[in-house]
Amino acid sequence: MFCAFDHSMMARAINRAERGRCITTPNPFVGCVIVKQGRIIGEGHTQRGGRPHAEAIALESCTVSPQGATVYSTLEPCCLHTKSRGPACSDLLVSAKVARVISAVHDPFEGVDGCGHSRLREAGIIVDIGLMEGAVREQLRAFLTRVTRRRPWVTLKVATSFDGKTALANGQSKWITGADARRDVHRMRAEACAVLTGIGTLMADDPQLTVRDVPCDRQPLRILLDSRLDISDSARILDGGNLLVVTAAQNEGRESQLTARGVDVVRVPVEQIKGKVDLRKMMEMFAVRGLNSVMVETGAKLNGSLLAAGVVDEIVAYVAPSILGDPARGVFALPAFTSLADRTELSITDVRQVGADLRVTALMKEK
Ligand code: AOF
Ligand code: ZN
Repeated sequence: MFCAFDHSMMARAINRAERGRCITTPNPFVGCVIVKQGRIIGEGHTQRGGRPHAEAIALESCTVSPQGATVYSTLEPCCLHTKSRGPACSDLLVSAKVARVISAVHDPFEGVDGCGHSRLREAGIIVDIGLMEGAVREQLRAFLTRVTRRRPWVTLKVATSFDGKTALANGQSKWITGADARRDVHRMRAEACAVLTGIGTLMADDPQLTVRDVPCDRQPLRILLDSRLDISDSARILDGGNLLVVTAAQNEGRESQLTARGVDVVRVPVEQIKGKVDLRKMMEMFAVRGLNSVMVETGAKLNGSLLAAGVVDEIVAYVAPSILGDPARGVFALPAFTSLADRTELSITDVRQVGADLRVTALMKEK
């Protein structure tokens, strides 16, 4: 169904889509290429804030009439027409009288979910789905996770010594990994919709959780999980707004003090058994707020709880060439296992050296 030329055009659309990474959220970053008689006549990607969509930009950029053209789109063209957001891409393609639309992935978003493809077919346009689907699923994994699993894509970042320790027993941890690795972490933050930490880490390290060491024109939302609202008024994270505090506490006084400082405070139900914030519910709430991805930078307790709650997709570990010894602190606080069958298994997807350190990326293995 697809020839080598089709593959190269979809690859081009996938590349083009990258221009929208980080700036279209919660909308997915889509790429579109329009071809007529073997020549590219237009292309585009989703714009800042999610509109205009890739197809609308590509159609507008056409150097000749797109009538009879083939359109390569990384995502199913939408069928959502709203006054404020603009016309539906499938309608624009129908009006432009294109001959064929090739898309990589069906859009599971409930407002679309196949209706874009059907609208095109009803208008007599040939529609072929699934070209380079794997690559686009990977590219749009955060958006697709939010829409289909109703929680964000969650990446845990950890920085450890060669023997897997994050800090000395006395809490000293600055710095285990080198400057290059720390800059790489800022790049990761820049790509995330939000960066999450816990109150323990906040008290120990007083992090700002902003993107500083790399160019970035959009700061991710900063999220603090603070069950009892213990945050101190002098915490640096309180500067600069853009902070969501997730709590289980019903402390209206403290809540309104924080709100007065521009902080968004949200209460999440506690788990019946442990009496702690229900991490799954917290993630669902993030999805409802349109967060496609959350990067977690926190201590062993919350790391362990997130892992145990089954809400982690990926772990990125920066491993430094130094040994801290067994009394030093570990990465994941988990109950003692009695059987190796209880271990969490990962599959490594990438290994590279960053400065003097190693960066290992791994996905959680499906159980
Ligand atoms: C497309 N082309 O470039 C993108 C699409 O909020 P709206 O009205 O902009 O619609 C958002 C939905 O449209 C979004 O959740 C996703 O399903 C789809 N995004 N569709 O045809 C694009 N970015
Ligand atoms: Zn659209």
